[in-house]
Amino acid sequence: MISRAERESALVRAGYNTFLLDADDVYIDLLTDSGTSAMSDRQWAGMMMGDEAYAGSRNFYHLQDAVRRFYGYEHVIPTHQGRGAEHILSKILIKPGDHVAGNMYFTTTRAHQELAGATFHDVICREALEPASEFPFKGNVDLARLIELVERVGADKVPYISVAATVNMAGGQPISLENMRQVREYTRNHGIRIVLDATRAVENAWFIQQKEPGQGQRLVSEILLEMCSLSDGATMSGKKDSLVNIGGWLGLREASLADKAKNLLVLFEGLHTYGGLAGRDMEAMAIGIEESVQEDHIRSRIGQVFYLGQKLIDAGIPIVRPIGGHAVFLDAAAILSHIPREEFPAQALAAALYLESGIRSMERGAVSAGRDETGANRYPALELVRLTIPRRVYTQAHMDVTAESVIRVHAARQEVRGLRFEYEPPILRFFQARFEPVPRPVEERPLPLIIQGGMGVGVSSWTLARAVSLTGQLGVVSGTGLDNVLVRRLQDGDPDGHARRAMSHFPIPGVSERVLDRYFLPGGRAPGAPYKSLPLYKQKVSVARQQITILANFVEIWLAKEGHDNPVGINLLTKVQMPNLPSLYGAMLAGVDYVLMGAGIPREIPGALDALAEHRLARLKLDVEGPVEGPSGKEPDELVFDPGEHLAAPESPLRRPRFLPIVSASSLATNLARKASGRVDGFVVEGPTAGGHNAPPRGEPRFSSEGEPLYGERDVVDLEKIRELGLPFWLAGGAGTPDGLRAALSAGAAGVQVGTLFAYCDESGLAPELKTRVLAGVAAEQVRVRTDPRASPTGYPFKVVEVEGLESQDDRRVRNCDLGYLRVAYRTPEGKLGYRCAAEPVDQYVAKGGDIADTVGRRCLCNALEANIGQSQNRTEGDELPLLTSGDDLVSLNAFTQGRTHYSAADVIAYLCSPPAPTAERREG
Ligand code: P71
Repeated sequence: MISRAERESALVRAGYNTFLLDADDVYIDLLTDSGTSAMSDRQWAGMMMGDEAYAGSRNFYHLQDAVRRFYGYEHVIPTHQGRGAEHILSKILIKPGDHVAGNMYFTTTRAHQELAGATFHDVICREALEPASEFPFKGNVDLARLIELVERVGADKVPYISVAATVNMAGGQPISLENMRQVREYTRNHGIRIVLDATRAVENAWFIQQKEPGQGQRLVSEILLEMCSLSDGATMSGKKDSLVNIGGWLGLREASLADKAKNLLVLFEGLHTYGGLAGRDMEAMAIGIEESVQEDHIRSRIGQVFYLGQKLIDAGIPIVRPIGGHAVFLDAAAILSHIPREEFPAQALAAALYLESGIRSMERGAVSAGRDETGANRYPALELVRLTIPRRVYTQAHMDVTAESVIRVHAARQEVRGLRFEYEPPILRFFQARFEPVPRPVEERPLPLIIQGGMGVGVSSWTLARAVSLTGQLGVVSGTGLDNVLVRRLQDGDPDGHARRAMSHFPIPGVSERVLDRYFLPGGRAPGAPYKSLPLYKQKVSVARQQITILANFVEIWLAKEGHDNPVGINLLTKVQMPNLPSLYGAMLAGVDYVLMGAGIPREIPGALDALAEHRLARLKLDVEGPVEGPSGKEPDELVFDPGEHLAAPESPLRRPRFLPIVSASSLATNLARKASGRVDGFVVEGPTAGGHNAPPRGEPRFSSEGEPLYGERDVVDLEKIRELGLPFWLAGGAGTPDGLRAALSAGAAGVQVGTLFAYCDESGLAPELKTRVLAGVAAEQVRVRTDPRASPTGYPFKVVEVEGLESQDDRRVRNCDLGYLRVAYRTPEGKLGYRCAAEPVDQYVAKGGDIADTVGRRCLCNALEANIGQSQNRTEGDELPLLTSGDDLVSLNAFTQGRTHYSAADVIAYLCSPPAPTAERREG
């Protein structure tokens, strides 16, 4: 059997439709009992005796004899299968405007009746519509309903009653002889024909023998003949009872009707002595008919179905009762009661069962029922999944495996989600329809236990976020600097085509083409060639420049969400103000579920998210530094972003993501909860041991002898105050251990945010050589994490990893500011806005009014962090060097890695969720 992951992709390829699965991808095939039975040695011997004469083949006469002998119809017209007979019959008996009554519809049967111009009316007894009812003959016609119909439309408008034995769509349920006699009586008096669907009539005869008073002593073959005698003709699919892989027939008593049928037959099926079959097919069917009525055969055949059904009943699984003849029918509406009918619970259950165990079943519910004449979906009373047992194919062990699989799916039924059409064919839609899961709104999902921290630039890449989200925890993409990350990826040839695949889904016309034109280099850059970078952000940038930022964030989120519908978040730095609105919009266009923002006070973001969700203009205040004050009384400087400049007529509103500010003090959380411009959905509470940028210590700054800022009592977040806000929160910074997670939960947190452990996993964007080097350093206890109060041009303390032998950016770097994300706006003496960064060339910074003291010890984080992910800029004086940042818990990574040289994001999750190590006492006990 193929693996679960392979089944998952097979299911997606099949559009969640079991009809579209490759048989090779199926373990136990319970799609149908039609044509899937094993032929006997006698049948195979018959195949060798095929008389392939065009006309009058010997095998036709064998078939005719068998049908006459066991079914009793004088005129036998072979067809390629059941629906061939239905087609011919419907055409010769139905006039447009007619009405056909039947004991529940069958898909192909009704489709041919409707094609010929009739309206079908279900006249099955009420008991059939209640899966739990134990009524023994649920296939019976409700005579009152039949009479009501005939009286309403007139007997002359009812060419025939379609009586099925057994009734497939009702759960393989039999009709009684007594009921058939009553229907015969009534229709004879009104000149209405009865056409039997004899497809599974042998099985029906067995039920009559078992259950109908007075029938216990008769042979199945005798009962079968009597059943047929109560009809004027029959359509037959030999692929069921008659144990062949292909074949069917139309049986009639009236010669005149038979002549009409044969005239059509030569047009649609073939000459009347082969009807679309090879001689050998007719021979196999003739022999199969004889075998099918053997008492031992039929008893063991239905006995096997009962065996499976009883196991499921014993396990408390809702199935159609009594157990039917050819299949066990799961009551999907009862099992998946959390899925509305509009989301096709039976289709979803069939898909879930395949995913669980490779067992293929068939939907028999609303998808099969199709649409009515007004175009509305039909919702039949029964919403079932059929586990159909082929004859003489499977063993009891297969039934055991099937029962166990169903029991497992039933136990985890809450996990199963509804489906919606991706493609819906106009007729018999169930065969070729394609579906996709209905995304569950974020609001209805449980909150994540673990948030994977957003680590920029590009460390929290889509590959990392996707890997985490696939586990059901919250994967987060870092949005910082993504636009340059994207254009550099394109200049490196986008080797796997991921970026281009996502770009092809970007909704703003023309943008992807333009960006590819300008930046994509098939095969990558020429050796030694530097990257082309994007124009630096300013308060106002061109529409085209904004669009690259929108695109880059869209691409990253789109890829992180591809192929699943678990939530994905984006992390942005509040302080990197200028690209933030286009970044958010791009992420929202890709359906981002969470926005996390720290490094500043993101008070205006919630309102901006509300606006962007409706494609409305959004604004943020732009921080402008001195020394020159803005003219008093003037409007504050703003960043304005108007989606209307990009998407002229957006189709529908976007989903407003949940917003989680990252805070380092309860006062900030309180302030945001009360005074933010819109809804805040929770907090990430970050202590000073987290990686990246930290809040500076509160109060008068104090430093250790090595120049690290000292945090004290006042920097411990008051969790009581956070709890009082009544919003969920996650603890970050040193929480990345199983104990840390347990401690957070017992402190009332919803979980933890973890960065460092994920930074070095296989899926993170960090350059592989850096991961290897750091993990080796950790194993050798040769790493140190130092809080550097000067490194970041932002002025926030920044944690720097120091590893033996790792060359990092330092004071020797020739200064150059060509990415510029950390530039801040300042006002020139002329009252204009300028932009500067304390890590840019010192003379330029000073010329812009900056204080020379600010430049000391500053690192160019933009270029260093790009180097961290293998996108180092190539310069005449050498490549840009990396500068790694991590939380303090890097040094204790050994507890988790235990000497491993690499690990996956899923390993991190499994580790964090692992139970406590047994205590000494428990170990002894
Ligand atoms: C079954 C089938 C085959 C099938 C048909 C349609 C959708 C899915 C699977 C076929 C029947 C049947 C009855 C009662 C006529 C036909 C058509 N059943 N009447 O159950 O059950 O026969 O397939 O030979 O054309 O999987 P045909």
